Amino acid sequence: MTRIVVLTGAGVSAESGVPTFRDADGLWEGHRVEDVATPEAFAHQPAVVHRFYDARRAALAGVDPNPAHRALARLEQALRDDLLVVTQNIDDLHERGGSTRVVHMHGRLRAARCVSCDARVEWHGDLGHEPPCPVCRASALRPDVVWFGEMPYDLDLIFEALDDADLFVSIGTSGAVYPAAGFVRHAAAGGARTLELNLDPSAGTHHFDEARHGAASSLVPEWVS
Ligand code: BV8
Repeated sequence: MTRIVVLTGAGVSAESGVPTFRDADGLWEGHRVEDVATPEAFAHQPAVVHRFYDARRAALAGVDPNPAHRALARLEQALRDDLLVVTQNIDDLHERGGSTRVVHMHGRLRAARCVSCDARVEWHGDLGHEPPCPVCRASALRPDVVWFGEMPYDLDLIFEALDDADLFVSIGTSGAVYPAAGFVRHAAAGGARTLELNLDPSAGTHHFDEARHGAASSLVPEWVS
């Protein structure tokens, strides 16, 4: 059976109405994402960083999975453990589209982490009012997301899957952020074929055996069928 690793980025959720990072001007309230999504920003201006994530968490209630998410869930039903979806996205649209084998390498909007006891808890509301940690009661909850300069989650599991992969498919990512942007080279070195499905050629498009350009909501169902 073909073992497939799919990497997704903000482009897979764009047609659900979740803004991407770098398409428009990559700014939020005038801040560059790279300047807000950092431990330093959280240390110096926690209210601004909380507002950034609270707004995105609240917006999740108003968006739905699109045909690209649902096509990947259908592929998982056919391939089961031979498919792994690794997402850079922190939304829950893969899961709401029916995928169950999803690795959130940059964390999840609907989770919080306690910097005091390191508990990770599901969290659907705001964090800006600094609620107490449900485990240790300290008011030390942060968004459970991976900021620039922080170690992405589950890299061992991801690189193991890339080593075993026969096919690596990158969907809706600009290839601007590492280590995710290096996965195509890792997969190719392990003998996998590589395919890019993206609106525009990504920064790493020349590393792919094949690239198809267009909207994920049409490219992905077409590829899966
Ligand atoms: C790490 C957080 C060490 C949550 C994000 C100096 C100091 C420290 C580190 C570095 C440094 N210099 C470089 C680095 C590495 C750094 C990095 O890569 N920086 C970049 C800016 C150069 N990386 C890190 O810091 C990472 N950690 O390196 O630790 C290490 C190294 C190796 C091994 C182990 C440890 C941590 C990176 C994680 C940062 N957190 N998010 C949040 O707020 O969301 S990154 C952020 O960018 C999001 O997660 C996002 O997913 C990610 C990538 O963006 P994309 O998903 O690609 O989105 P983008 O808007 O860019 O592109 C959208 C694409 O979709 C476009 O191509 C567009 O054409 C396409 N598209 C649009 N619409 C559609 C579409 N495609 C199809 N259909 C459509 N309809």
